[in-house]
Order: sequence, then structure tokens, then C-alpha cells
Amino acid sequence: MKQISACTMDCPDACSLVVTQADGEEAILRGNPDHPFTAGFTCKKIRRHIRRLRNPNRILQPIRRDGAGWRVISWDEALDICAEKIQKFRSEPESILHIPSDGAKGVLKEGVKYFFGLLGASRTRGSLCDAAGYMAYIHDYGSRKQNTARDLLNAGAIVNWGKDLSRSSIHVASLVRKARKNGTHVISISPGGDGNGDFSDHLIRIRPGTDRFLAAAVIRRFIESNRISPDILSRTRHWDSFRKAILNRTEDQLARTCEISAEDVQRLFEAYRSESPTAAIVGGGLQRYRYGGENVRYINALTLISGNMGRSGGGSYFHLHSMGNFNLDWAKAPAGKPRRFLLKPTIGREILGAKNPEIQMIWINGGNIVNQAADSKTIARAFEKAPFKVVVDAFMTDTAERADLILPSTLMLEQEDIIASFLHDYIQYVPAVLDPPGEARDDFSIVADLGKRLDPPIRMPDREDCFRFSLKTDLLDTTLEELRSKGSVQADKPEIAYADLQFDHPDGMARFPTGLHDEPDPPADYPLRLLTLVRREAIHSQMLPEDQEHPPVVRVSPDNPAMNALNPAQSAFLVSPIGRLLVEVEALPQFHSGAVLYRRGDWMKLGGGANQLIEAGLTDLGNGAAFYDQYVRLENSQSPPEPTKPDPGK
Ligand SMILES: Nc1nc2c(c(=O)[nH]1)NC1C(S)=C(S)[C@@H](COP(=O)(O)OP(=O)(O)OC[C@H]3O[C@@H](n4cnc5c(=O)[nH]c(N)nc54)[C@H](O)[C@@H]3O)O[C@H]1N2
Ligand SMILES: Nc1nc2c(c(=O)[nH]1)N[C@H]1C(S)=C(S)[C@@H](COP(=O)(O)OP(=O)(O)OC[C@H]3O[C@@H](n4cnc5c(=O)[nH]c(N)nc54)[C@H](O)[C@@H]3O)O[C@H]1N2
Ligand SMILES: [Mo]
Repeated sequence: MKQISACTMDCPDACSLVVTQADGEEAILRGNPDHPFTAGFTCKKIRRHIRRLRNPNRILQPIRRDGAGWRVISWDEALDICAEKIQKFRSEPESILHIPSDGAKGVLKEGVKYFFGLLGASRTRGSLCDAAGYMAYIHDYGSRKQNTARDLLNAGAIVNWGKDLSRSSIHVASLVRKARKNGTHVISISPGGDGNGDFSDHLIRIRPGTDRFLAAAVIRRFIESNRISPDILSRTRHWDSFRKAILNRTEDQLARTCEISAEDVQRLFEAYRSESPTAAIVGGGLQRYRYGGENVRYINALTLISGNMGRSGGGSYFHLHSMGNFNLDWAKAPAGKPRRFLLKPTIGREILGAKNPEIQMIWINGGNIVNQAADSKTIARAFEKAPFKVVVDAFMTDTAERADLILPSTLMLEQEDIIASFLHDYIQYVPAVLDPPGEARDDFSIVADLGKRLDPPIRMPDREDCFRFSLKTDLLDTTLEELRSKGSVQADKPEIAYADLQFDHPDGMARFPTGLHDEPDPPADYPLRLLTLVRREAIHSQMLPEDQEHPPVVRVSPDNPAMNALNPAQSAFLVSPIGRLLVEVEALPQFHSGAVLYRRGDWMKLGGGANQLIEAGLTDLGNGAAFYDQYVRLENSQSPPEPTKPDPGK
């Protein structure tokens, strides 16, 4: 068998895949050499996917909590129980909470949202991912657009503001590498200790959370040297208050706040003022702080005043809307039905605080919220309080552990869908190329079947109609038949975003931020910033139990004062005001000395789970999760408990 499918992971690259399978052998996945963006290569996560599908810990039948254990039940029984509960709460639908996430992407996943929208259930708002950065673009430009990714090849210089090119997007990394071979100068700014050295001509180590001050210091040089074109300023609003906010501080103050040398400010100034275009890549990391939105807005302002917006080889790259090329009107809840929203980044508190009505039932699909949202223990407590929880997943995650009913989900390559990307402009057909194992079913068919059991029933649209409707947009000139046969179709978007400095606010102008917020000092007793960054070999918490380290490894600079204070003969604990975790400490040269690096995604039940230590807080824009705002300390314990390796089984 040889078929084209696509990767549905929550990852920008959305790779086109060639799946081959010889008789009696396991399938092999490769990057599609004929796909213009995938260009024949994919990442380590893909290489590990089949192993995940075949893992013996996979849940293959519906299971219901039974005392301290679980009992296998039939799909009929499982869906009847769900229907009975929904029926019971239907007159007060806001007592049902739907928490979706992007375990697998695709337009049919929107169908689950539609189902709960028709019920009028409570839903989540805000994001664990990129909301602060996303809203920064909306504030600045009125929309979130970017030059086509390949235009990075036209850049004279690329300034990489905090994207880990060695981990989070193999195709952005490849474009940067190619550009560099052609002479593009690459400067990467981050707290260090990442894999950007191989992709950069110069590395700048910044104090975590303070990029806005570095951007402000460079903008200050543009102001002082009178290098800002009046033509650009005429396309903007709020210049006076923005200028004042910057000039209120000396360059020295700005540079000291972000711990950057005058030479590095000069280096960036030179990159941005050069005749040739300079592109900015904005990573997800620097917007996961209290002032994360402002960090991105200052970087955008620098791109704009330096003449790099609306220009080939320039621009500011973040995340596109991954569903932006589809028409999802079919999945909208009916107008006029009031919905209650609970904030995702603070979901534990939100559920506990929900009144009139209280939350009685929770439905989770495609997410591991107990593990992936901050303050895991409060979320766990909130789940205990809610009487009935359904988790649709394939593994006994930290969230599934707390369910009353687990429905076994199909996974990537076992379910049909269509997807887009938050990096490139291709939409792709994703046929199911592997048989679902056991009794696993896809999310859409689960709610479609459940809907029929309600009285009155909820009738889900036909899935072919969902596909067809999703393709009905001016951006796509295709049919479902064509998409199926070609595998991939490019959306019709301008190559250059905001050409002629035409922005998407009603007046066509861009906006500057009007203030500059100080970065608070660390609280007493917790001197180190906890950076919980992506890991190369897995997407979020989608790790197999046997691949997890016990205890989790954290990394600090050899210059970190905590390193000297620790006794290597004793166990070390990572401690925040809300928890402590047994860890192994390793040295990471080049990493900022005021931070601790934790590669996120390992499971609480296996001794990991950084979100147990992170207080639930919001970013300044977009109701994002301010994960990296957390301060911690490292300490020894006089009487350490013996690390035990918990049972990874179901
Ligand atoms: N501390 C900290 N936490 C973070 C972040 C951080 O920076 N720091 N950043 C975060 C970011 S960027 C993100 S995007 C979020 C991610 O948060 P989540 O979306 O909750 O992340 P995953 O761990 O990928 O959980 C997806 C789950 O869906 C399951 N799954 C896969 N495919 C399917 C399917 O088709 N159907 C169903 N029903 N289930 C499926 C998987 O087995 C997995 O358990 O969390 C973040 N959490
Ligand atoms: N392998 C793998 N790839 C993934 C994912 C995954 O889980 N695994 N997740 C996907 C998803 S949903 C997302 S949102 C993206 C996230 O991908 P990235 O945007 O790369 O996210 P992070 O790893 O959270 O942070 C990236 C970098 O931000 C830097 N950083 C942290 N704080 C600061 C700061 O204050 N200033 C600056 N300049 N830099 C800072 C860190 O050095 C870190 O290496 O990756 C996607 N790709
Ligand atoms: Mo994300």
C-alpha cells in the first residue's frame, strides 16, 4: 500500500506524508517529496508515531470507573450513559462544560464544538498556546497575516526572537538554513541553552520575559538618529505616546532591564536599519509571560518603524490561524443562544467558582488539560467536584485518570479529515490509511451517534457536507473531489502581507502600544524563572510512559547560584509556592543564570508534570497562559523520599 496522508499534530509544519506498507509489515511514514512545502522530510515525532499507535498501553474499549478500578463496557452502554447524563442536564445546559483541544487537528474536530454549541453547553475561552502573540498582531495590524514562509529566503537578515529552530518547526529551520547559505545574516535572541547555535551567525542571551525592552532600546536608536520615515508614521496611530513611553527610559535603563550589552543593541540596530530587508521570526516562548502581548507588540513596532513591514524579505512571522483557510460557518453555534465561557488558562479555579449553574458534566476531547494547563492540582480538585467527566483519548493521561468514563479515540492516520497549517498556505486531505485498532472511534462519529440517542435528537451534518462546506471560501478554488485526488491545494493569499502598509484596522492604519510595563523582580525566596519549553521528540504530553525520565531532568547554567548551593549527594527539589517536585539537576552551559529549564509534557502520575508548580495566570492580551512567569527555587531535602518508579500501566 502506498498512500498520501498528512500529519495532524498541533505543529506548524502540517507535513504531507507518504505512507507505505508491505504485506504483513508495519507502515512506514515519510515526508512527501512531491509536496511543495514538506519537500520530502519530517521530524522525529513522525518517526515515533507508529510506535505510539501500537503501544500496549493504548485504550481500545470504552471503560467506566468502577470503585478504584475500571470496567470495560460496550459502546452502546457508554453512549447511553452519556445520553442519560446530557438529558438530565439539558434544561440547564451551561452545567455541561466542553473542553476541546488540538490533539489532532481537522475540520471534523470542529463538529464536536458544534454539537456542544447546539446544546448550549459552557465552553472555554483563551488559550494555552499563542493567544497573547495572536492578539498582539490583531492590535497592531488588525489581523494576523504574514509573508509567505518561503519569502524568508529573500531576507537580508533574519532576527529570530525566541523560536527554538532545532525543535519546534523543522521546515522553518530548513528555510533559515537555506537563507543563511545564500548569505542571510541570522541573529537569534533567547535565554540560551536551545539549539539555535547551528542556525545563527550571532546569539544574544536575553533575560526571560523582557524582549520589549530590547526592541524599545533599538527603536530608541532609530528615534535618536532620526531614521524613521514620516511616510511610515503616516500609516500609524499612537506614535506620540509610544515615542514618549520609549524616551521615558534611557537606552542604558532599557538595555540593563533585559541584560543586553550596548554592542548587541548596536548589532540589532544595524540589522534593522540596513538597506536590505530584515525579517522577524517571533517564537511562542516570549509571549507566555504576563507582558507577553507587549513583548510581541514592541517587536512588531520595530519591524514597522524600520521599514520592514509590507516588504518582500521582511515582515513579522508568528503563527497563522490554523483554520483560517476554511469556512467554518457550518460549525457555529446558533445565534442568540447565550453561552458561558470559562477561561482555559485558569480552568481549575473557573470550574470551582462556576455558579448558577455549577458544572455537573465535563467532556474533554483532544486534550490533556490536567497536565497541560497551569495549576494541575487545582484542576484535579475541580474535576473531583464535577460529578461526571467523559474523556475521549487513547491513553490513560493525567486527565483520563480523573474521568468517570473514557471513550477510546482513533489517532492520526486512523481518521479521515482535512487540515490547514499555522505556517504555510496548503490545505490537505487526510485519508485514514490505517485501520482503527480495537473499538476506537473518531470524535465526530462519537458525537453523531450520541446525538441520535437524545430526545429530541441532535442531528449532526453529514461529514462529506462538513468537508464541502469548509472548502467554500474565496481563498480556495477547489472541490472536495479535487482535494482528494491532489492531496493538497494552496490557498490564494498574497505573498506579501500588508503591502503598501495597508493594514486591516477599519482606518487601514497600524497601531503602536501606548505604554511600556516594568518587569517585576522575582519574589523573595523564588529567584529562578521556570521555563517549560517544548521537547524535540514529542508533541506536548503525547509521550509514551516508557520514554519518560524518573525523576524529570531540569537544567540550569553552571553559573546559576543554585548550582553551587545544591549538594549533589542529596536529592534536589524544584519548588514553587504551590508545589515541589523531585528532579535531577544538570548543567546547561550558555543558559541564562536566572532560570531553570524544564522540557514540558511528562506525566504527573509518572513523577513529572511541571504544571503542578505553575500558578494559573493570564497574559496581558488574549487571555493566554502566562506559564513562564512562574518563579521557583531549587533545594535539597534533608530526608529525601526514595524516588520510586510508578507503574506506567493503565
Ligand atoms: N507549562 C507549560 N504548559 C504548556 C505550555 C507551556 O509553554 N508551558 N504550552 C502549551 C501549548 S503551546 C499547547 S498548544 C497546549 C497543548 O495542550 P493539549 O492540547 O492538552 O496537549 P496534548 O498533550 O497534545 O494533549 C492532546 C491529547 O489528545 C489526545 N489525542 C490525540 N489525537 C486525538 C484525537 O483525534 N481525538 C481525541 N479525542 N484525542 C486525541 C492525545 O492522546 C493527548 O492526550 O498546552 C500547553 N501547555
Ligand atoms: N517537537 C515539538 N514541536 C512543537 C511542539 C512540541 O510540543 N514539540 N509544539 C508545537 C506548538 S503547539 C507550539 S505553540 C510551538 C511552540 O514552539 P516555540 O515557539 O519554539 O515554543 P517554546 O519551546 O515554548 O519556546 C521557544 C523558545 O522561546 C525561548 N524563550 C523563552 N522565553 C523567552 C524570552 O523571554 N525571550 C526570548 N527571546 N526567547 C524566549 C526559549 O529559548 C525557547 O527555546 O511548537 C510546535 N512544535
Ligand atoms: Mo501551542
